[in-house]
Amino acid sequence: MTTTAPAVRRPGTAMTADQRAQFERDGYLVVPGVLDADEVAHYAEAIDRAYQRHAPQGGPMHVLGAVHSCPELVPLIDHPTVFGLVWSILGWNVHVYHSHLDVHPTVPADQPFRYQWHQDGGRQNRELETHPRPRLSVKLAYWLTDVSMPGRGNLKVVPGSHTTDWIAGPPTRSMPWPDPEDAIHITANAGDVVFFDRRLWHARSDNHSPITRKAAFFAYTYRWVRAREELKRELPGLSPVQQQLLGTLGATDGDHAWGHAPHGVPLYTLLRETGNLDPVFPPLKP
Ligand SMILES: O=C(O)CCC(=O)C(=O)O
Repeated sequence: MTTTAPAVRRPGTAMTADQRAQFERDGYLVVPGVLDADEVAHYAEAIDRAYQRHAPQGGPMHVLGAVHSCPELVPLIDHPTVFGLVWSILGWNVHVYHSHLDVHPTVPADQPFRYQWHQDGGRQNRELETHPRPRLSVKLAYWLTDVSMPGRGNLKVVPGSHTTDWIAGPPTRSMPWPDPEDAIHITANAGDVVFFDRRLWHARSDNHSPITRKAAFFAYTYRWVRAREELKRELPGLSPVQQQLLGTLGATDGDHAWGHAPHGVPLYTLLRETGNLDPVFPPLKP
């Protein structure tokens, strides 16, 4: 398997009506079997190498800038099996504005408490005045190890909480506090993907299993929202859409990001050529 992406990639298929209804209701979808066993092994090994570089002493790793830290992950940013979910919700004027690599080995049961529940977006959750706050961003979580039962560092979510602006929490993150009443552990196999709305209340749980948990997360937003992390160097072999997603198009000034010239935006062109624009959905209007 190559580590650089092919020059031309398919955009994948649009979200189905059922997926959209479920996503709007629950704030997330679990997509099984996105990566096959060879792909899981390939990406997990790439993350292992990044782990050796970033955490040679062992312990947990949470590194921002997934592709910058691990260029072998580039094909995951527009994987045709799940990329359609992203553009079906946000449209074509998007980029990856935040991403992370996570490796979590087992931790002892008596780990000091840390309250982890949050919505993504930082100050977006304070500075936007509407209720519910706008979605703005969606995220793909690729599981590279088996989290098919609770206790393996599963992602916890409160289904349907993406339209709730506030949940009760402790005054300090170290003060023990119960999970929200409706919280669930998402279970998934290696190779599955969770697609979620940034506003969904979510938290990582501790891994008490002998399996080191490995995952990669990619968050997408409109190009007029500034990226949290910059890609600091050019990567070889990126397709035009991947260059757009990673902000290395060479035309990423503010005006271009406003989308006044759709024909200069590779995902617009790809969706137009593949018949995926949609005259009744403003973010995908031809
Ligand atoms: O690692 C996890 O399961 C949680 C990730 C998370 O909190 C996030 O993506 O914002």
